[in-house]
Amino acid sequence: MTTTLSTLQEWVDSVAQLTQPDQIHWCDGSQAENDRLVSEMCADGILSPLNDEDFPDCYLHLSDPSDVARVEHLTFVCTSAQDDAGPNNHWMEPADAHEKIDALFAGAMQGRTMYVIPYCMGPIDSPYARLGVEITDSAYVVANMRLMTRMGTNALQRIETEGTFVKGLHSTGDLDPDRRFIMHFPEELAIKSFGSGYGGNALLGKKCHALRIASFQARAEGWLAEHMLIVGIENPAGETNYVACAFPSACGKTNLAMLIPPESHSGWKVWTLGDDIAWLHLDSEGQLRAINPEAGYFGVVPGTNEKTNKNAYDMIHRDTIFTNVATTANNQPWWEDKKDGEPSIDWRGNKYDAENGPAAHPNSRFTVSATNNASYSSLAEAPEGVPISALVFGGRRKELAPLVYEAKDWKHGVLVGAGVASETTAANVGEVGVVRRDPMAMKPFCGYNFADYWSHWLSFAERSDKLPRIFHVNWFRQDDSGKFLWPGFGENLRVIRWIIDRCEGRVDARSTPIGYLPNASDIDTSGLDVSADIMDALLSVNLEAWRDEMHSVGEYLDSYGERLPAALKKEQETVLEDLEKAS
Ligand code: GTP
Ligand code: SPV
Ligand code: MN
Repeated sequence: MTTTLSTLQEWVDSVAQLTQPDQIHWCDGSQAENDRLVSEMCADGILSPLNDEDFPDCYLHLSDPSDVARVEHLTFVCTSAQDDAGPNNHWMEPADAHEKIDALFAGAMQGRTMYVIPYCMGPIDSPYARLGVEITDSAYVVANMRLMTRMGTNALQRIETEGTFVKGLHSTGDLDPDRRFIMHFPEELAIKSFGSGYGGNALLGKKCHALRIASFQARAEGWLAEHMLIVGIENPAGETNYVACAFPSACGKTNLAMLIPPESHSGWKVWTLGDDIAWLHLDSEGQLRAINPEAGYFGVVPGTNEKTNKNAYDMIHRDTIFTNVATTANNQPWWEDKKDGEPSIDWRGNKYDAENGPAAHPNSRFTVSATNNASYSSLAEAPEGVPISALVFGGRRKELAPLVYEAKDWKHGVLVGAGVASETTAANVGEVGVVRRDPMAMKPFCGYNFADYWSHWLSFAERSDKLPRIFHVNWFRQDDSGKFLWPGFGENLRVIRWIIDRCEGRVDARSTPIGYLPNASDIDTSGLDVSADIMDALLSVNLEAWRDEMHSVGEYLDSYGERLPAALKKEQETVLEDLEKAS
């Protein structure tokens, strides 16, 4: 296979010239192609089959122990002007960046196969979908991209018709962390990633294209590319509301996207549209609509069990690639909190020993097609996407942030999003559990200056009077002994119900300086073992602590200097004044 599109053919030729592969393979996305790659990877020890009786067509991949998460410190946004990338990104001058990384790519594919992966982000017939081609020397990347995107012949056809696509070049190199870079050239619609085979570093359709490059394009074109799940909530009367939620990495998107209603909620149904990324467009009526650019899930494995996330637990029992989990003596995958079986071999491939830390890596992942999910919504394939009733921000905060509150209006909601803070997780290399600002859960993923991003968000208020309401949630409040105050998981539906009731004008709320909070009686706690005192704690606003928080948000915003939109600073000042008045 080759292509009729000369720009694509010339790019592939020039990459082959630089990287010197033994052979070039154009991926068609077929089952036969996948079968062949999987059997080659099994022969090479890149994949190993798992227990075929309990986990049919499931495989284990153990990555290099130094290559188990995203690497934000090695991730660059290379715009011509440094200020366009902003203080939120590492920056390199584009020509310098190309020179530096091309030196690593030179000859890097000698002795290897170069795979050309045409892919489509979004339903193949959607006007909102975007195209890309990833060139990689990793068969593991090909197999993952096949699950995560619409990949192969159909995508190539659309690329040839449209002529525009994002160019992604990837090589695992020698996995030396000192020779590892993830570089983005948004002005050229290009990505170059070297030295990592892991998830967000290597599956270039995901964070690199669908968030960093897409957010840059979205600003120019008037839409939003966000780190959000998309979920449909159907009530017993059969009415469905769609909600999109931005939580930082490993903070509960996959879980909420495929939530199973608690027993007390018979008649409720939850439909998954997406678990990680949403592309949001205003339609001709001013309604915000969302598509999920992805076609599969690259989800956190630890913590997944029949109680926390039964949909995920069931769907990863077939056709799944597991990365960096442990295995049991009878070759089943195993992870912390699986609640079934015992680990025998850990994620490094060594005999399990509790002294050496967790058996599965805390950022171990499953890759699986969305069609495996019992709660997969048929509207996930709708070219026009789904109408969004509410946007929800959230983070992991032991203290301070209440279970839920609603922003006063869109502009205040932008402040709520800009002020998101969360404890860091194993999704990125580095310290875990440190609270940091993660605006809109996009700190690692916004392909341009956050100050401009907030201006872009604010501009939506001028473009539509039908915008969704904006909320903030926190499932992660703890007591003094470190126990979670809120049971979370399926019970989160109780909070989502309040959010939808607010959107539908069915329920009143308490006005506070930080926004609207529920009256305790408006969160349905029937059948739930949470005391009234705990509900009070979860739904209270500590004015003094919030004053400190708002000062800190103000300082953070100020660090963006002159490009910071004045309207956003004004929102922060208003909240601060209201807090002063109230205390
Ligand atoms: P990325 O794929 O990294 O973007 O993460 P995500 O936001 O999809 O996170 P995910 O749903 O995979 O959850 C990450 C971890 O948080 C898992 O270990 C979950 O078990 C845990 N978690 C999810 N929801 C809840 C909740 O409501 N309460 C508590 N306590 N933990 C939760
Ligand atoms: C995240 O870290 O937010 C993920 C996993 O969803 S990765 O694909 O590695 O970015
Ligand atoms: Mn994510």
